[in-house]
Order: sequence, then C-alpha cells, then structure tokens
Amino acid sequence: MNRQRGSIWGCGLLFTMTAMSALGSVLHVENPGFETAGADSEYAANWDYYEPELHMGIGRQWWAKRTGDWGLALYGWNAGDYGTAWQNDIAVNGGGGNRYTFSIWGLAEENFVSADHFVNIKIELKNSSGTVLEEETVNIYAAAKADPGNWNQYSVSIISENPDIAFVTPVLWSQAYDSGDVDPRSFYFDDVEMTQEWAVPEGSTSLLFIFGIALAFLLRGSALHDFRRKTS
Ligand SMILES: [Ca+2]
Repeated sequence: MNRQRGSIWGCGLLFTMTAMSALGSVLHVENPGFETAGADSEYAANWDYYEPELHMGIGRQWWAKRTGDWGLALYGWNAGDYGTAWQNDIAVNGGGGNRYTFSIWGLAEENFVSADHFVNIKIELKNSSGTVLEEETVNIYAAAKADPGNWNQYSVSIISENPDIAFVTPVLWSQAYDSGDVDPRSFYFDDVEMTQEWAVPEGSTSLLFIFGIALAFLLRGSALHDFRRKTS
C-alpha cells in the first residue's frame, strides 16, 4: 500500500472512530454514593426500596463504603430476603445521545452467596408518565464472585432511538442466601453513575467507514485541484 492510499484508508478509519466515539454527558443522580441518610438512617435519601418498613435485606452501612463514609450493603445473613433499591426520575437530556448507561461499583465478600445466583443491575428507560419503555438487565454475580473482596465497576447499557424517553431509572437487586455463621458474607454497592452518550447502532460501522473514505477522496481531489491551479 503506497503512502497516499494508506493515508486515505487512515482518514476513513479516523472518521469512523471519531463518529463512533461517545460524545455525551453524565446525568444528575441524587445521593450517588449513599452518603446522605433518609428518614431512616439505614436507608439512603433519594433511593427507594422494596418494603423498607420491613428492613429487608439491604441497607446503608459504613462498612460497605468504597468512597466517602457510606455504601449500600446486601445482608448475606438474611436468608431468602430480596434486597432491592432504585432511584426514579433521573432526567435525560433531549438530544443528548442514544446510549444510556448505569454504572455502579460492587464487591462480593468472600462468603457471599445469592440464593439463585444473581446480583442484578438494571436500567429502565421511561416516558414522561413514568411508563417503562425499555429495560436491560445484567447479572454481575459471577464476575463479582470471581474477584471476592475487591471493588469492580459494572455497567448495563441500552441504545435506543425512542424520542419519548424522559427519565432513566437505575435498579439493583439480589436475594441473599444464609451461608451460616461464616463471615464475611455480604455484597457492597457504591458510587452510581448514569450517562447519556452518542453511539452508532450496530451495523452502521461499515457504512460510516465507506462514507469516511469517500470524504477522504473528495478532500484529496479538492486539495489536488487547488495545488494544480496554483502551480499552473
Ligand atoms: Ca459512598
């Protein structure tokens, strides 16, 4: 491949990579690190829980922190209890991008066991009335269990062109299994981040690449034309 042809291919590739790169923003999440207590100090403000009055299997604990002073812990000793938390009404930016992502840091203590082998993170896309239009779930249990005692960041994303999306909701839930008196046996969550970015839907990459090459040829032809005109 000669240098000129190489540079044209390079232009096409560069254009494709630029077009595919995310141009987006971080969405506003209330109390993303669970630092602020709600009415009940065991629950973080701005987060909702499944039947909180029963003190189900999840709560805000100092020993479950990654950053700051607090984190959210799924109690490994509450056999069969579901721990569920979510935050409603995180507004998306109109025209701010088509890929919505929920990221959270998680840590499985060495002896944590989920009753049905799941720790799920889910993102819901809602319209202005709060109706769920689309949702996606990722089970992070196996990955977290494979690296016990260490924090890792986990993400779940949806690419959607639906113009009615007004809110996104991050949801996390699991069901603990009582592994007896063997500690440590809980699951920690901390540091939620929600983003909205531009992403190219699958299948569009090759079209973009062809367009990028065509653009590179056009620019090259224009530059040659200018050069000939100046030197003639
Ligand atoms: Ca925190």
